[in-house]
Amino acid sequence: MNTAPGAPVTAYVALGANLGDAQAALRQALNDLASLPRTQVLRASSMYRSAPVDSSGPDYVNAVAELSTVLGPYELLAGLQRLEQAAGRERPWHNAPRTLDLDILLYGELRQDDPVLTLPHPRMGERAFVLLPLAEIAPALVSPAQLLKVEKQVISRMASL
Ligand code: PH2
Ligand code: MG
Ligand code: MG
Repeated sequence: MNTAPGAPVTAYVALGANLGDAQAALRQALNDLASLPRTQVLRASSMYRSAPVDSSGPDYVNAVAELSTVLGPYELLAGLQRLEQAAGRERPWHNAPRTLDLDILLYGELRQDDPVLTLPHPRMGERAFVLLPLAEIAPALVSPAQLLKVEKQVISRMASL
């Protein structure tokens, strides 16, 4: 990436929850994101409700936040994982219902694929619960063709985050 070390990067984080008070968890998470070191929340989408995709349990509440951060991608990931832990996240099986999920969708222009962190998020283009909130706050990042691909997925806008 052609950014100077220490320069702020714009990153997009997907928020999701389907256990407990999911709306409260997302609102708490948005506050907590703003408290990450050297990080600002620039925008937050509305919250959206959808049925679990390849997962189970109650409907999910999802949203996307735009951050400006000087944390590196792995530092940001570690910060998100700490917030998931603080929200009581358990991982009994793959894609289990969860109190809070925070995924990095995009980290500037960075493209990478390693066992710890793949960017852009490998499944973001298949999921209306990611693309709709992302398009709300960053329309230039989501093409009409991408939206067309997920148009059959049932999702409803709930409230502002
Ligand atoms: N997250 C998953 C798997 N399935 N389905 C919905 N509706 N929302 C999610 O956030 C979600 C999911 C894995 O992270
Ligand atoms: Mg996820
Ligand atoms: Mg995750």
